[in-house]
This record gives sequence, structure tokens and C-alpha cells, in this order.
Amino acid sequence: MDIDQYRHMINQFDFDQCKRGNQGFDRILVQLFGLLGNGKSSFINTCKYVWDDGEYKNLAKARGTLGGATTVRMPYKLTENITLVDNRGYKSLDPYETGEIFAQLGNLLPLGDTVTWSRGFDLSQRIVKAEKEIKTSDFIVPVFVHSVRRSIAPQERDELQCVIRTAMELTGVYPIVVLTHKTSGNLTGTEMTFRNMGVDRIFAFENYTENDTRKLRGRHEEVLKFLCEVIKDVQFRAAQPRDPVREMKDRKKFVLNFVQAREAEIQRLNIEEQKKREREERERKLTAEQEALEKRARKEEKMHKEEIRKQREENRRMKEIQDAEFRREEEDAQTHHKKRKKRCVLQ
Ligand SMILES: Nc1nc2c(ncn2[C@@H]2O[C@H](COP(=O)(O)OP(=O)(O)O)[C@@H](O)[C@H]2O)c(=O)[nH]1
Ligand SMILES: [Mg+2]
Repeated sequence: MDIDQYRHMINQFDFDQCKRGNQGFDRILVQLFGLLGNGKSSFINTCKYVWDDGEYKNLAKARGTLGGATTVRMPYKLTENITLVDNRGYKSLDPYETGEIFAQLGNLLPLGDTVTWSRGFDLSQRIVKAEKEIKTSDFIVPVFVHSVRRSIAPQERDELQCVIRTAMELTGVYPIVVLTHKTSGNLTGTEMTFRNMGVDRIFAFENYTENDTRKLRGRHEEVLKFLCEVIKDVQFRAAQPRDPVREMKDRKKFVLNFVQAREAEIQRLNIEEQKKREREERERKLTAEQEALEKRARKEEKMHKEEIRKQREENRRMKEIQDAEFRREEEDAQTHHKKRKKRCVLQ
């Protein structure tokens, strides 16, 4: 296909034209998710730039500092039937952030709303509250955005795989992976990492950015090809019997269960931590008591030894006194005896 054919396909896409009709769907929601600063907003800008074919605009507010600044779940309409969503990027894959990711991906939180990471059951409450505002007619296509500049550590690989698998269970489809910065990193290695996670649709791009807006046919073509692949995927999935209302309910149930399991796990970990702290405190007290006892025993033994030493000293002193007394008495007796003898001689 050439550029015009791609454009035609994208422009013509309509759920009414799908094999089984629209089945209740009226829009493809290309849901971008991924770590902060990996190029989600830039990819939206790129898609808009290519599709609108006008001036480059930083519509999705891609940011250079701290890797990104998207805090609102923003929709960007591409065609009548295709909208791209710039979901809030996350910093880490902790259970709170992943809970929010799944709520966003499941389209359970309103578009255009500020996304805040929340603790406890707050997320469940927000999902329940948002229920009336959310359209069930959106057909979700999850797209994970990752920059090849970022290497993936082994532990992160497992976490990523878990997030991608859960996204698959939630939306019923393996997320498409979009690799950005394709000319300035280890593209082959990164592709391999995602393939090993079970991802089979990977697209690599060099995004158009404010510093790089020169239109390139190859780049334009790749973006249009990506959008056509999204459409083909949707057409394939929409050829099966679908029920958007039930699917939305299932997604809601899935995320609420996730939050509940997360809270139960956090509670279990908290109890374990509390028990560990109590055990450590008890052990610390026992050790302190033991040490105090030993210290007292050592002190008593020292005092006892000191008493014995003093007693011995006293005994020795008494003996010396007695000996001295005895010697003096003896000397006195001798002197007395000599005097008597002398007197007798004189008489
Ligand atoms: N050279 C180049 N820069 C990119 C590419 N994608 C994103 N950037 C830059 O990377 C930074 C973060 O991108 P951004 O789109 O804000 O990331 P987000 O947080 O995922 O939305 C911005 O400075 C972008 O200009 C790319 O493919 N090539
Ligand atoms: Mg962003």
C-alpha cells in the first residue's frame, strides 16, 4: 500500500462497515500507556502531524524535563472514528500505579480528568463514581510506549511482562508495543525483550519532535501503516460477536477485583510487618533483660570477690595485730623474768 491507500483506509474506517455491523461501538480508542518520558505525548504529536499533514504542533505537550508532564488523561481526535488517548505515565510499577494504569486502560476513568495516584479503596470509589460518565461504545486498543534508549533490567522485565499480561486480560488483546527513539538505542535487543514477553506486534518510530519536524516519507508511511494495523486488528476483533456493555462491566469487575486483591495483599504485608516489628521488639526486650541480668550477676560477683578480698585483708591485719600483741607479751614476760632473776641474785 502507498501513502494514499493508507490514508484512505484510515479515513474510511467506520464500525458500521464491520462484518457484524457496529455492535454498539462507535470509536476506536488507542490507549497509550507506559513509563514517564518514553514518548507517549510525542507519539500523539507525531500521529497528529502525519494525519493532519500541516504544521508541527506540540499538542500533547511533550516535555523534555523529568521525562514528561502528562497528568490529565487527554483524548486527541484523529478522525471521526479514531481517538488517541495520552494516559498519565507512571514512574514505577508499584501496585498503586499499576491499579491506576489498568483503570485508565480499561477506560473506567473519565477522559479529560486529572489522574491522581490514590491509595486504599479510593480508586474503586472513583471508578464507581465515573460510571455514568463513561461511554461503553469505545473500542479499546492498548498500546504500550517504550523508548529504546531505556534498557530494561531483569527485574523490571518481569514487572513489565506482568503489566502487559494484565493489560491483555483486561482488554482481551495483547497490547501493541510502540518503540520510540528508534535510531538512538538498542532497537534489536529491545524488540527481542518484548518478543520474549509474548508481544508480537511491535512498531518502531523516530518521533517527530519540536527539533525534528522535517517531513520524511518513510516516517509518515510508518505512522500511517501503524494506524492501519490498528484498524485491521479492530476489524478482526469486531468480526466476533461483541457486547460493549458487558465488556465494560467485565473490565470494571476486573479492576475492582485487582484493587481488592491489592488492598488484601497490602493488608497482609502490613500485618506481617507489624508482627515482625513486634517479634523484633520482644527479642530486643528479652536481650536487654538478659544483658541486664548478666550485668547484675557480674556486678554481684565482683562485689562478692571484693568482700572476700576485704575479709582476707582484715584477717591478715588482725593476725598481724595478734602476732604483734603476742610478741609484745612474750617480750614483756621475758623482761619480767630477767628482772626477777636479777633481783634474786642481788638478794
Ligand atoms: N529524538 C527523539 N526524541 C523523542 C522521541 N520521543 C520522544 N522524544 C523526546 O523525549 C522527551 C519525552 O517525551 P514525551 O513525549 O514527553 O514522553 P511521555 O512522558 O511518555 O509523554 C521529549 O523531550 C521528546 O521530545 C523520539 O522518538 N526521538
Ligand atoms: Mg506525556
